[in-house]
Amino acid sequence: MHTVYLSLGANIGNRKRTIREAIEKIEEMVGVVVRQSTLYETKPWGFESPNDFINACICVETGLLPHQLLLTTQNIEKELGRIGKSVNQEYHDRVIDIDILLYDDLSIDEPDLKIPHPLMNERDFVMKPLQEILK
Ligand code: PH2
Ligand code: MG
Ligand code: MG
Repeated sequence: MHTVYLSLGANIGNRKRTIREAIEKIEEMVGVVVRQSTLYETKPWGFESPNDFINACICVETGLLPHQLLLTTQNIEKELGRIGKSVNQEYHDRVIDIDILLYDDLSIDEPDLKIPHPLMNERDFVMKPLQEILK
């Protein structure tokens, strides 16, 4: 089993319900959610939007390998209605975003998958909820 930390964010639609549904789907398709942060309401970071985010972090025990985890979280995003994704760090409003922060103590640097998440340390909306649940 592998220990992974995921960041969840939503800034359009019923944000809290979508985060809850994402966690349910993660339980079904990724593994046991062993810790969950509280929900944070945050201002958009890195782009302009009137729509504030709900952010949270969770810790999951999973048998999925990193690329399987990436595909699965991307499928969950699609099932919850996400269209498109960020290109060149140009961010947009989104129904749901699920990012992989940490996977055991693994480092991966590939075009489609970088672990640890390269921007996590710069983002309060990630680090605050993460600190709640890091062990
Ligand atoms: N996600 C981004 C860019 N900016 N800002 C907040 N507050 N919360 C996010 O989840 C977020 C963001 C890229 O994924
Ligand atoms: Mg993101
Ligand atoms: Mg993402």
